[in-house]
Amino acid sequence: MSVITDLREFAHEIGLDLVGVASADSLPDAEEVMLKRIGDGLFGGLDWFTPARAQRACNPRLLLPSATSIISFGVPYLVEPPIDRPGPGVPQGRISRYAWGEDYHEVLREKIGSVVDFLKQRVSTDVRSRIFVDSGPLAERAFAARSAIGWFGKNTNIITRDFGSWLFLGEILVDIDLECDRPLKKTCGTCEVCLKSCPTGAILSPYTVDNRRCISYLTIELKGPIPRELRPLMGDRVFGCDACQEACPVNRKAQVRKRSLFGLLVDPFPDLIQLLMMSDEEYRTRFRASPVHRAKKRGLQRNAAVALGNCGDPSAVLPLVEALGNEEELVRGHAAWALGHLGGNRARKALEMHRSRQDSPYVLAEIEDALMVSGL
Ligand code: B12
Ligand code: SF4
Ligand code: SF4
Repeated sequence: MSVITDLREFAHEIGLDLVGVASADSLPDAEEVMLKRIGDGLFGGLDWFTPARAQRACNPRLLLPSATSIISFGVPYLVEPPIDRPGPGVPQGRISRYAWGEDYHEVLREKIGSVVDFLKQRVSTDVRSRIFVDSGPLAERAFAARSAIGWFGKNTNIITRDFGSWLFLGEILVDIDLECDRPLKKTCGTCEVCLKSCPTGAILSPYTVDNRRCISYLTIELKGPIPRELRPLMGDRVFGCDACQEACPVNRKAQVRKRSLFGLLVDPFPDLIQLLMMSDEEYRTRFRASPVHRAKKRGLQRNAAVALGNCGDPSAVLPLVEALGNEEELVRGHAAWALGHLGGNRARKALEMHRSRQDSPYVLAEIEDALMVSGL
């Protein structure tokens, strides 16, 4: 049997469902698109997304000079929620599906590492290789499309026939010649559902996402204050966003598994008040091993404050008042916004009291805006 047939079999055995192979030649079209997006400011906030990164992303031989092939992997993560979304009572947030389990960076890197070991045994110990799982510069989606893992959706996610777009990508760059798969011919056709379903209008046109408006960026990557005009549009999302994937008709037919490779570590619909009030220790215990830790404790509490502001539930007022005394000004500022958004006498009194005590210009501006905008 050929190397790649054996490799596919081995990959399937260890849970790497989709395997595709492409040449490691450069992708000049993708590089052009990336450079244009950077120039247009659509990667605003991601300072590491530089023209030099775009060049490396699309020219694999800048990452491994001897590379001839790329082996791409697609690993589904769609599982049923473990519990029904609770009804009215406690204000609940929502964590994006990709973050329900163990940190995929680690799980996939280890699995893909065993594929490299397999290749070395099967071909030669001299095989040179490099593994990528999200954190490296490689243009993972563009190479996944070239290696027939799936096709580009207009929301920019890679879609597959069996698992929709609910999958992670990972790759190995290698210096062995492997038989390449042919890119799929599938497209979105005339569908544009995801463009209309994006809560913040971040999908500016087919295949173009404005990072600065994407809730995934706002809740995970952005370390400072969330632009005020976008906060009401975030709803109950406290980590990531699935709206453009949930709306996609292809995803309705995606296989839903009982378990994924990543298990289930976090409550997909966390109690927002608990999130806002959690201690360092609680944060570590709950999120240490999950992708959620990327937001950091103060980022998650900032997001919880915004979601509480959006929940319309008066039970949120008291904990938000308490959060006006949080040690992090980021959390205090967003709690002020949330109180302004919820309104009411108690919120006004607390905001006025904290205005006179506040020594952070940022928090003061948030309090003044909250008092003014809400007419409190
Ligand atoms: C930066 C980044 C983000 C940023 C910016 C997103 C973006 N649009 O680029 C933010 C933080 C917003 C983000 C969000 C998410 N991300 Co992200 N992200 C990345 C990262 C690190 C780089 C992406 C990149 O290079 N973007 C550059 C832009 C220019 O690429 P692009 O948007 O894909 O653009 C291509 C298309 O537009 C295409 N194109 C342009 N015109 C046309 C025309 C036609 C006809 C066609 C067919 C194609 C086409 O060409 C462009 C260049 O290839 C990758 C990991 C990696 N190293 O690749 C993960 C990655 C893309 N993210 C991933 C995930 C899971 C997500 C989220 C779903 C997480 C969530 N639930 O919150 C969201 C999805 C948001 C969305 N709609 O894109 C997965 C995607 C898996 C998949 N099925 O596609 C990746 C691959 C990580 C991984 N290893 O699994 N992400
Ligand atoms: S992830 Fe959410 S905010 Fe980002 S493009 Fe999709 S729907 Fe819009
Ligand atoms: S919603 Fe429609 S346009 Fe958007 S990715 Fe899915 S099929 Fe493509």
